[in-house]
Amino acid sequence: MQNEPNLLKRQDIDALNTVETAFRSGPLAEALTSAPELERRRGLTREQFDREHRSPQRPVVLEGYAAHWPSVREWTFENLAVRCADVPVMVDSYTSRSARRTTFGEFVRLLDKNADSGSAPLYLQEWYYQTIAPELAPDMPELDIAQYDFRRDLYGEAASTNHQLWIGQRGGITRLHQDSYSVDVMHVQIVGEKRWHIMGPDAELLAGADGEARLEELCAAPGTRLMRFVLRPGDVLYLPSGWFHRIELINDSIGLGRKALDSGNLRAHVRQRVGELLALALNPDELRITHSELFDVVIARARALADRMDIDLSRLRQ
Ligand SMILES: O=C(O)CCC(=O)C(=O)O
Repeated sequence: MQNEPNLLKRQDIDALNTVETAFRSGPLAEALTSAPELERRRGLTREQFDREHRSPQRPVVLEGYAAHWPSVREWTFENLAVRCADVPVMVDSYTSRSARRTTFGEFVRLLDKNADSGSAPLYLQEWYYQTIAPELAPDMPELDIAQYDFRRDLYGEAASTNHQLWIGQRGGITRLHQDSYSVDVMHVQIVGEKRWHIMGPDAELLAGADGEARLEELCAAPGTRLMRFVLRPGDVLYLPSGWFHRIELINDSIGLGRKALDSGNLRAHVRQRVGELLALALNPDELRITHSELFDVVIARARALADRMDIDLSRLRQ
């Protein structure tokens, strides 16, 4: 098994816990209190966005860019629960011990019960609603600034719109990660508020000879580029490929992850996709160890893609 030295990139449970703990106390938690806010801009045109953010790979929050979306104006947990009452979902899929299947209607009922009981917050993460509740899609129209998404050319129109909803309860957390497949993150906040902490693609957390994570070095390194910000309803985040991000739900929240592939990242994208599929096919036992928390999520992603591309998984060749 290859050992990834950068703890921020590892997906085994020990590394995930080390990084998550560092966000709660110690040098990294202290650095976060004075980390700069990410730039926020209002009224940017698509041309300005391309020139001033996408070309130079500069992250930004586009304030109120999606404020006119029907989902931003109308969605509540209650009305979604009525519309998607019987739709099957997997809750807490990012935490293998608590992942469970239920329906969307039941999930919203559980949120109420859970809030009263003081239990760990529930989070429906990376929900590929388009395969199972496509009627929601018109409430989240295409972003003009995401037109560059090369996945359309690569996979066809249907599979390119591989969007994910993130629906969870106050206090919920998505641990620090980089997005797979070299895609840019575009995240639209629909309901509630989320706090984001981000680090640049070159951020590196190594363990010393004593096995302890060198957090002071991470905080001091110029490549870390630690920043924070809050995303509010109607805001759209642009985070170029490779940026690390960690999210905390300030209150009950619904957000849309709308990923976009820059054609400059095409080779890396294909390499990662093919590499992942080969690993799943040829080396699943090792993958279960190295990706203990996310193995089922990786399978769910591959199934959603196959479904959108109309691929029959029972056949090797058409
Ligand atoms: O909102 C979250 O909890 C995570 C979102 C995320 O990681 C993404 O959109 O890439």
